Amino acid sequence: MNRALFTAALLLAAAPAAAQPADWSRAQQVTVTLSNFAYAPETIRLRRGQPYRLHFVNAADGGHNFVAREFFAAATVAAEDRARVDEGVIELGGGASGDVRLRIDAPGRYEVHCSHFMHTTFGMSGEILVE
Ligand SMILES: [Cu+2]
Repeated sequence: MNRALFTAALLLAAAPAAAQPADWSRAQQVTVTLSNFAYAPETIRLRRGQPYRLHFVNAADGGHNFVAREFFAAATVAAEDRARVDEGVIELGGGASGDVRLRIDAPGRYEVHCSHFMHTTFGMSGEILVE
């Protein structure tokens, strides 16, 4: 192998995972149910680097949302699903559902809450743990 090729191979090997396009066909589904006034699960556990399909279901008659600005800012959301996430917020009318495919490479704890009037006070909050 000549020196230039060898250097190129080294650079490719050292490229961070974030530079690789995600393979959404390998996305693991995680269902998140919204209700009056809770998220299930309350703690969403994700592994960094793994593609996921977050399947949101609003089981209530009224609207709820999933506010996770830091989480979505740190995640890579599939291009086709970006319109569902408005500045880190997923809004779901009563009975609505929707999918967001994403991958996150930054481990940490991210807070989630519902910003509808008084819903957080009623207990509608949770967290996402990325390990
Ligand atoms: Cu709510």
